[in-house]
Amino acid sequence: MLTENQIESYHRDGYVKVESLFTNEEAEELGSEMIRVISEWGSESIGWHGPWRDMYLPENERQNTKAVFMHNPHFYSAAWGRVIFHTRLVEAVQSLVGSSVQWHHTVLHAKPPELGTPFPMHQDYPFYPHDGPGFVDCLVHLDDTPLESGCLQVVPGSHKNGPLEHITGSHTAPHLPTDKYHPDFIETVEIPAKVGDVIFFSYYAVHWSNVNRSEEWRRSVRFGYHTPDIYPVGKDRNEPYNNIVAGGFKEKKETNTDLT
Ligand SMILES: O=C(O)CCC(=O)C(=O)O
Repeated sequence: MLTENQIESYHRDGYVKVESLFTNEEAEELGSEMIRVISEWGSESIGWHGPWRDMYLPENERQNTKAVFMHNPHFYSAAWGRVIFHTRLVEAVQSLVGSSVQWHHTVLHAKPPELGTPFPMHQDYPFYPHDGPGFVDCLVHLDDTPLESGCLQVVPGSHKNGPLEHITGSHTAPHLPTDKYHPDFIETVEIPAKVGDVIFFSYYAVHWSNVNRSEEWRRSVRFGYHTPDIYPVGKDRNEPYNNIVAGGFKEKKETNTDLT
């Protein structure tokens, strides 16, 4: 489903943007279901906590940013359940990592207008570490997302370094140390996107995004899919790890003794 060039870019750069993967009608349905789920079940916060805020925001904005995150929207809306199996989405992931893929998560990300929260440089790996590279994050755009609304920015090729050490702890969301990784001195590629575009990126890819300073919402959704041969770090492989198979078939292997 993806072109050779797109697949090559993903493996070379750690990310690829696929335009119009969702139709306008699909994005509209998901966008309105997102608003409904968030307004009935969600709540606003300042976004990720942590000392990184001092290095990414002027003092008067540090505690005033706005964010709405919501995990598992399929607990509330069937449209969000169906999309886990969205044919073009799953086929794209299969083109990148192979025919068998398991769904891992869906999380709604909304950056409200004006001071929608930034995200510091980080990999997604420390949020859900698995024991292999076959983990693809998919950022589905439900609004046009130009640079000024805080589009995703990626350090090309950074996925090749594998997992990096992050600042972690109860005081902060995992992030890369700001003296070594900061947009002032690490070059990143801006990836503005339109409604329906999807950015696929390796969970090892270093990325960040800036404040939404526009007057429009910046709604997006992150899906995570992985190959069935990888398990959460530290998990006993003799225990079940039965994430939904969204594409292909999970073959039984000696090292993979999941029971139902
Ligand atoms: O939505 C964004 O701008 C960035 C989100 C992000 O960093 C992530 O999904 O890990």
